[in-house]
Amino acid sequence: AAVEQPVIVERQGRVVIVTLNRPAARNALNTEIMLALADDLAVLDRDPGVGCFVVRGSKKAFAAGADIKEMADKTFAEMYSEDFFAAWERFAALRTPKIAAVSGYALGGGCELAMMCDMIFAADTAMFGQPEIKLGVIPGMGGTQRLTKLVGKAKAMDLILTGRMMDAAEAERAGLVSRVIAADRLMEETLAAAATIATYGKAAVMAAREAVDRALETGLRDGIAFERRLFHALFATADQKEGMAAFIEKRTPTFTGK
Ligand code: CO8
Repeated sequence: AAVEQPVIVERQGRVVIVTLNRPAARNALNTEIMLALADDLAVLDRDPGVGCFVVRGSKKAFAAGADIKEMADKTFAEMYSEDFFAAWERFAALRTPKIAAVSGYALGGGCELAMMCDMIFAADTAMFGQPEIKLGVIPGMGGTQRLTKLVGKAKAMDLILTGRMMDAAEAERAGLVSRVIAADRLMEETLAAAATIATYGKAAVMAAREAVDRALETGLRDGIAFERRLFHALFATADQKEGMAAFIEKRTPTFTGK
């Protein structure tokens, strides 16, 4: 029998759909999945023909966290010398936009993986949580930092200290997710948004996400200066000329990524 791939990567026009495929383990994130998302997607990230990534799991689980069975017996020395989880930063650093389409459980590393994406579109069945405290540890893939920046201290402390889950409606109120969508329409609506993003000039899209991300890391004055420099730089692209000419000529622009 064919060996099941733990990550399936498919192209649909300019959109790349990345499906976590360990359903029996609720898509627990092992090293193999981490390296597939960090290394294989890095090649596609540099491809001018790729305009957006969509990361999804199964109906039941986006991902139920880091693989507890893989971690359970590790020593401190192993965790430290391997710098366990460090490769996740390479996934987070991809410059092509990535949308997490979350259905079912996004727990622990699964919630953290979703937060590494630029937007989370949640099915109404989605459940988010950072239950690591129940395992005697804490979030280790950025959860204490990203969750706090995204939803604030009050909600982050509540989730991380109690280990409880929050549903899609609460996650939307908290500002963690961009949209809540009926489960059977999740992929349709996510792919439509991804396809829209993928029609735009890639330099402008990359600059936009880089500038928004900078807001989480810097003060207002520096952030605005950073934005303005990127804005100026886009006047060196053919896509800026095309986009503005098309508006004036009342036609649809055709962006080339140049
Ligand atoms: N790791 C490994 N295996 C898992 C995981 C996981 N995170 N989650 C589920 N599985 C496995 C189960 O062991 C089970 O395997 P088997 O069939 O061999 O017994 C199979 O998936 C199905 O699981 P369930 O029967 O439990 O399925 P349910 O649908 O009943 O429940 C849940 C789904 C609610 C998602 C449940 O499986 C669950 O609670 N999972 C664990 C969630 C969790 O604690 N996640 C946090 C993991 S730790 C983490 O992400 C970061 C740790 C940071 C450490 C820092 C180190 C540097």
